[in-house]
Amino acid sequence: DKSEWDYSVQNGPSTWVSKFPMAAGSRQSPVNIETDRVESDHEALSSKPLRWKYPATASRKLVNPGYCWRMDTNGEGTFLSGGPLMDDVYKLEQYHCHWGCSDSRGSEHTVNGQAFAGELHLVHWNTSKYNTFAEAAKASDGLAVLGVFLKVGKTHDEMEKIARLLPYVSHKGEVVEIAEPIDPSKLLPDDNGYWTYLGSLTTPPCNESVTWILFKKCIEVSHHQLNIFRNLRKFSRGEECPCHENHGAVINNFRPPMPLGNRVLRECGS
Ligand code: SG4
Ligand code: ZN
Repeated sequence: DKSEWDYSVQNGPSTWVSKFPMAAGSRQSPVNIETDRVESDHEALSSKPLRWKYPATASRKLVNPGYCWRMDTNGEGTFLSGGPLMDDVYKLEQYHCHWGCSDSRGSEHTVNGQAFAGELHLVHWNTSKYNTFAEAAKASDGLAVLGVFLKVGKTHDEMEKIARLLPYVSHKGEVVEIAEPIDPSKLLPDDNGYWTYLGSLTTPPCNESVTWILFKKCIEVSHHQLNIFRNLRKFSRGEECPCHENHGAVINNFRPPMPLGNRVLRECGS
């Protein structure tokens, strides 16, 4: 069964290649960011500043797919352009999060070998060149993901709106419609400095279609907010709880860093 991948020992990242050959490619994500080896590329990147717009009304449905939480958007009025994306205009498809079982791990990308408590991903597709998300996902310049590292600190007000809805999607397959506006731009840090490189989706089928843009500055969420993420269940309501495996909790839903190979990591801003 193609859909049988997860983060467990049996079906986890080291096994994905057998069912999803793209996972063995040379342009995989995440990666470790060695800050000493990053190329500053101020001319090329800062000549076109990264710009985005996300109306709070674009966030439509919060979903528990069994391996994270995901906010599906209607894309309307959303916009990401500039920086490594140049003049192409990308639209926000969805945003979702990765986290650990404890506050010392959970991010997919690492910085000088250090993991963060979590990583938020805003997934966009190139509307200048492609007609649908599915079409864009197959193209080398089809997708752009904005990544934000989460560290433990004070309660994040915008994240709190999501945390408060998560109990309504505690089980796999559950969906809740968004009534109160949730503004993804409020989930971004207050400094635009970023690292960028060419990579892939971090889950099967691991398409090599993503321009990654990772903010250098973290956002803070509280330990309690992360615990609410950890309360999501990877089985459906009514299904038996696989109690031997952390009570079926969605935790450690991150892929470990993949080789950078001969790819270049560039930076823009501090
Ligand atoms: C998460 O599992 C999302 O729920 C997926 O969204 C997403 O796949 C996947 O992560 C990979 O995205 O930014 N981590 S990532 O590289 O966006 C896609 C859905 O399955 C295709 C819709
Ligand atoms: Zn992700």
